[in-house]
Amino acid sequence: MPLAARPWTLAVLLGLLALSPASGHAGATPEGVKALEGSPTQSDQVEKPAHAAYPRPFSRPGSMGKDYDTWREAKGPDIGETAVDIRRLPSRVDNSTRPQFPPIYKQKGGACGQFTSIASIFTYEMNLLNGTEASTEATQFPADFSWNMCNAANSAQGSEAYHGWETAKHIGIPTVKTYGRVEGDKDKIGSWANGYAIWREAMEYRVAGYRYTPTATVSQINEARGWLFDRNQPKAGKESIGGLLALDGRMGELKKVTRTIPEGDYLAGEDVWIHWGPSGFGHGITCVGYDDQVGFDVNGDGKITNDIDINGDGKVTLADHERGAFIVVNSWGKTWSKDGKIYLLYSAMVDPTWERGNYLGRIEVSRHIPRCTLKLKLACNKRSDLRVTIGIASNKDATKPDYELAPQFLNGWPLFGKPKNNVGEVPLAGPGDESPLEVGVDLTPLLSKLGSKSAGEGRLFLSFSSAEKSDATGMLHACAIRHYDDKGAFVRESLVNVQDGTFGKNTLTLTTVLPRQR
Ligand SMILES: [Ca+2]
Ligand SMILES: [Ca+2]
Repeated sequence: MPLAARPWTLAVLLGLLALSPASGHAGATPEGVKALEGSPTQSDQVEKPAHAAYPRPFSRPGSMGKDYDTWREAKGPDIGETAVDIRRLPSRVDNSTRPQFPPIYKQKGGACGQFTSIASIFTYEMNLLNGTEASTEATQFPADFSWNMCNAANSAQGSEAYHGWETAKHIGIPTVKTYGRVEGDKDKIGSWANGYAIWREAMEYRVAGYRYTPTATVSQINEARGWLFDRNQPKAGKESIGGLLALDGRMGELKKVTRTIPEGDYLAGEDVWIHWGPSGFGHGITCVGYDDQVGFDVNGDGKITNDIDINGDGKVTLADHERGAFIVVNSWGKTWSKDGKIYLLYSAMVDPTWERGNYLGRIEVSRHIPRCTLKLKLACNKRSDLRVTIGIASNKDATKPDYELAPQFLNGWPLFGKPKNNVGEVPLAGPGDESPLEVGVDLTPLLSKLGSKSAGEGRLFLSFSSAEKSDATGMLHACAIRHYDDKGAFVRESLVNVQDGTFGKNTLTLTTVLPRQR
């Protein structure tokens, strides 16, 4: 089996983080539908409708606290907000046949979570948004740009889908064409993109929001089918194009749960998973559609039924269904299970021994045009301990900033938890590479905080140092402010003078007039 395992260390770590007290978010009231914290997925919840949920530890970063609404910036309706007639749903949907869906990949390392969340789902959604097709590298998005943000420079470390979606929220994702690869070989594990153009392009392609929902009841399955068909937002007279869903299956001993549909039955010869693997670790896979007619005689009574209690718990629920399946795309190559895809019985998801397999994730993507950015050429011998802050003031004579930003990736990704466990205790550029890295940081959100005070010249404040008690050192080689027009076209660059760029226990501070534009 390819390297698909997610080491328990990560799951345990994230679990602990999720249990730590929330900081700075108490009292906030998220708008819209309130997601339920780690809601149970017992199979007896027959009438339980679809709803958002935050199962621990894989549905959002624990560092953001329990009031972090992962859908807040999305424009589309939240789960359960649209009530639509399920009779509109066709019996089969397969979005992997659409031109917006990328090729089926074959992963090399432990990047499955990012093959699902970014290389597959993000690519598909971004092509739909842009009106393009995922047939070229210019319209595909890589798996390991985001994976290298969180894999601790360790090829065996897995990732959660949300690591990619948060990377897309905070930095964005560059195209495969500009980034240079979908997934690198072993020598690229932990390597960060070197080149301002890559970071500048990434800023344009973003995730607006993401959501998880349990899929343990018939009505919850119907909502997921609706998302796959038309996002539960039918448009009269127009073709409806559905979304995709992220899934985290258990992949040990797959032979025990993989069946081939027998001769004479619908889609004979196709493979179907009737349960999650009885052992093993999680594996990110992509749910691209469904087929309500696919079935398998799980209990061997000679018939395929949805109305017999086959698991012997005294009631008939989704867990007893032998007919109806999701269509799943894996990242184990185009010829795995004949065509890279497999069926997964709806009932297979209802497994109290594998909570992750009960949930489906989805995203909404967005485009963003940066107006002002920072271009940095920077080295640091231990990126987990690097600390960079960027401040702005509306007055060019100010002596301290009005607003400050600490970019996640230049501060050890505190969002993802204990920094060294995610970015790795390696040089900024990557393992064994102490050469400077050229990156870009979007200043647009910071500048927007100045609001109507934005006319005239302001002041920029930059600070480079190492974490408290760290002996990490670094060097700022070059720094520039870049401006773009409202179409994203380059306007001008202002160099920031760097006399002695060394920093470490001593903090390097720079301040300069910030040329501004309306
Ligand atoms: Ca049966
Ligand atoms: Ca039952």
